[in-house]
Amino acid sequence: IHSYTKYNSFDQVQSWINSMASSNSDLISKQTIGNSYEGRPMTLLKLGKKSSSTKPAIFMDCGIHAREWISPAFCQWFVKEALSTYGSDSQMTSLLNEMDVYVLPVLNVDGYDYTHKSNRMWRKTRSRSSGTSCIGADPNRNFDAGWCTVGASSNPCSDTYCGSRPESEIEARNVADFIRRNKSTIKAYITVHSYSQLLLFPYAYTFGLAATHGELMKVAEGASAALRSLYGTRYTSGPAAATIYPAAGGSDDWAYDLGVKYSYTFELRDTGRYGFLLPESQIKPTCEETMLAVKYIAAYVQKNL
Ligand code: 0X9
Ligand code: ZN
Ligand code: ZN
Repeated sequence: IHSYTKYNSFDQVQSWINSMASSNSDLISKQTIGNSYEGRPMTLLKLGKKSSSTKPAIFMDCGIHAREWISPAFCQWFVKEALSTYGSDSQMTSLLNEMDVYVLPVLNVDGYDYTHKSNRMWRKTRSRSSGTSCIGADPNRNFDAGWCTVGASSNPCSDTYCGSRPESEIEARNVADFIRRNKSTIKAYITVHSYSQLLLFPYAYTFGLAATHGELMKVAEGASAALRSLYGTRYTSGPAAATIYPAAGGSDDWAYDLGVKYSYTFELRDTGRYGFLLPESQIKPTCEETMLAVKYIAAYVQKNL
């Protein structure tokens, strides 16, 4: 049974996606952006009031790392909140009237399923490659942004294995292909991870500052303040290399360099007490506070189209 305050399995998320898309057709639709290595569908939800013209959009993904269960929980929460507050919350109404929000609730579908069935701490994809018995690559080291130059491993047995080449992982390629195809409409990219309570932006592959560093920082600080206003949860904002660690091949840096000017990585609760094993009792407060930060970013993007 699907619940917003529990960690749902891949199958539960998948049937939730299907029921959401079939029962709210004026505001939501679904599309498959491809299949995973093991053949699971990667289903993307599109939120937004139907319009005759093409609308600018925000793309958000969750669950790029399999064990970060609070992340898919947040994407599900976001969809619920968007649909249930459209028409009553003025900001959500305006956002979905003027923009579309693409939500990929689980990016690393094979890995997510594996963490439920076999190994709770799995991080990577589940692809096989010749010459090794080790499985998977880190999808957040597999994008074509300074690929495998820093903070990534060329050892297939490493948890930060960058893969055999950029976009060698079909899950990364499917996301990159979708964003490339919709490059002219996608104005912001948000990717949700855990844990550490950080709001990161480019760059991770270099300590060099992004061309729009000042604006990225200003929006991150505003979003972090909005998040903190609910329960006092403290987030640190900054460029990824200096704030967490340098690492190449991330989806955030890749999207930014493609031209998506607002590119953010959330590292949700907590700061290490429970880490990836965040108790289900924290799903609701974590999602409620994160909504405020995501809505802050969305409002800024919408105001600056
Ligand atoms: O290392 C990562 O991919 C992210 N941290 S996590 O603990 N969730 O694995 C941080 C991503 C920051 N951005 C890039 N490294 N591009
Ligand atoms: Zn992660
Ligand atoms: Zn709520």
